Amino acid sequence: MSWTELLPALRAGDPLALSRLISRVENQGSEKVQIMKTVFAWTGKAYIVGLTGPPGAGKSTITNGLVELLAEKGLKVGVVCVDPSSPFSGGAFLGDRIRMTSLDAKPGVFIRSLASRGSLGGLSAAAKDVVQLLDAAGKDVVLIETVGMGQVGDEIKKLADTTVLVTVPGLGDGIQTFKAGIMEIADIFIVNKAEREGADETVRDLEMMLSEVEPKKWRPRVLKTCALRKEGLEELWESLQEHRRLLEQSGQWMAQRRNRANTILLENSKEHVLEKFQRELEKDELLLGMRRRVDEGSLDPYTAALFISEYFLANRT
Ligand SMILES: Nc1nc2c(ncn2[C@@H]2O[C@H](COP(=O)(O)OP(=O)(O)O)[C@@H](O)[C@H]2O)c(=O)[nH]1
Ligand SMILES: [Mg+2]
Repeated sequence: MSWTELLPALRAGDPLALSRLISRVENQGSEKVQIMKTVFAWTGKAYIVGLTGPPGAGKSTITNGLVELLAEKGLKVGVVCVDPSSPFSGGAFLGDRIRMTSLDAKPGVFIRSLASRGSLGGLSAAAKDVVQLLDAAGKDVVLIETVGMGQVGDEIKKLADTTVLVTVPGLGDGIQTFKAGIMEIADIFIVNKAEREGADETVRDLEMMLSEVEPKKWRPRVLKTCALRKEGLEELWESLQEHRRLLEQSGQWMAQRRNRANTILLENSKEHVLEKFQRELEKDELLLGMRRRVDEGSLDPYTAALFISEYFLANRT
């Protein structure tokens, strides 16, 4: 079936059409731009929530519970699970799959696992496209589960309306290193596995750190959950909604959507230029000549690279 035929079905929320379009977009073929540019007009309505944190903290369990809760409330939910560690620790990935497939059966729920390809630890371009497709398919809420902080953390912040950091008792120490920037890490902090010893201390530590920084419009919430027993999830949803209301009232909701469009513009421009460059480079006599000279040792690779890129830019048509 052609992608043009799949679009109306996607618009109607048909999971099969969604699944097929995601696969086509993931394949990065020429159809990708055609599909994405058409669905763009339908995006911007979904509430995008990023869940991040170290492996094993309970992100998938929380996501599971939250999806169940939201589905019961009649909301349409999409989940994107990006776990770069999964190809190496196959078990966890499989675990996620098995746990999450039972949810797929719920009406309105759609779950996609992606092993992040591309940049190591980065949120793959495909993940961002999948989020757009879920949004276009009419999901009310899109949850993105990713591992880790650092670079991924920054990327998830750019993509999500609300960022949630999941940690466990005792791990608060690791967060100490982010002390100065703690406000920037997440909008909501979760101390999961709260039935364990030390949960209250970790909550106190986090709240203390947060109280030491200059107050902003939103003081990040610190919540306790026991995802295994589905405890604290209703409170999590309340905090998420509270944050969403603030985003809408303050104009950040719209600003976030404009920023996202700008990110797409920039990233896709780079991608197109790079593709064109690579295609031309492969058949370029100049590159071959430069390679030979680098091989011979008569030219250093830095000078050669500069020369080639200057040449490409000067001769672009
Ligand atoms: N004791 C306890 N274990 C939990 C809780 N939430 C999740 N787990 C367990 O922690 C492990 C890792 O959970 P998972 O959701 O896969 O973590 P992720 O790597 O962050 O996605 C699993 O064995 C879960 O069953 C909790 O609240 N208490
Ligand atoms: Mg997980």
